[in-house]
Amino acid sequence: MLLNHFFSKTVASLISGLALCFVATHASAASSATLRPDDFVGISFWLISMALVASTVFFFLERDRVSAKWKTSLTVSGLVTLVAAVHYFYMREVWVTTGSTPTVFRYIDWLITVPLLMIEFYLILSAITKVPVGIFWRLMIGTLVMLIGGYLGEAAYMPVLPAFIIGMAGWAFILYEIFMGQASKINAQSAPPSVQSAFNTMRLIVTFGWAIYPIGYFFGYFTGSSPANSVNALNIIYNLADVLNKIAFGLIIWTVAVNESESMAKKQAQ
Ligand SMILES: *C/C=C(C)/C=C/C=C(C)/C=C/C1=C(C)CCCC1(C)C
Repeated sequence: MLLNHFFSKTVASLISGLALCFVATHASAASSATLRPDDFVGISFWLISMALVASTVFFFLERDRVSAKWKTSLTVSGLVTLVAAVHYFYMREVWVTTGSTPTVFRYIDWLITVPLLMIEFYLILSAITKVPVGIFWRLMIGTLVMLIGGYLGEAAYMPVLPAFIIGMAGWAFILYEIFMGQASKINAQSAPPSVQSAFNTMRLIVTFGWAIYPIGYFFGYFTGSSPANSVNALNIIYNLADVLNKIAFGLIIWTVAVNESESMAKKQAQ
């Protein structure tokens, strides 16, 4: 038990240490580019990179506070912010040096982080009951359709409107699964109140938080008062959306993990 505890502490510190080193080398490599004080999109790239780094360390260290079955959820939250932090360094570099939209890096980031966020739904339900694997696959298929649709439009492989419609269909499929499909039924039938409330909040984030991305796409490609305005709007809207959907999403999971672990410990002490 003691050894186990020591081991998990060491691993957590090691992981966050490594994450930090990695992040530090990249941050200094990228520091050659100069950030102009009036470049608010560039400033948002910088701010969010740092917030993502801090969140990563936080989620990894907080694994120690929660019981075993919640640890994976926190690990996944930390991986989401770690992967995003590294992409933000590259995106920031592209933006600050060229002033253009870092579409490829953005979508590589989404391709990794969005499935990880979807897995969180599966994990928090699995922490309390047995969950059919079909839920996992349906959430993955929805994610792929949504992101491939978006990429085809943004990278100009397809006209932006039909690509947008394909992306919206993928997102609708995800919303169906978590509001009316099997995932939502399992939550309603088997989850304790704290998990249900986390599930509900996560679901609202996938509805309203995720809605910010198609809004960004809309302002980036459909309004077009001037190309410069569109590019600024697209990037700042996507960036703000990431704060909510990666950091706040992780914090919700952290809250339920801590609450559930503490109430379990209390029950056992009685
Ligand atoms: C951490 C990154 C996240 C949570 C990214 C989420 C991205 C979306 C929800 C994107 C949605 C889109 C549509 C619903 C329509 C087509 C255009 C997209 C890809 C921007």
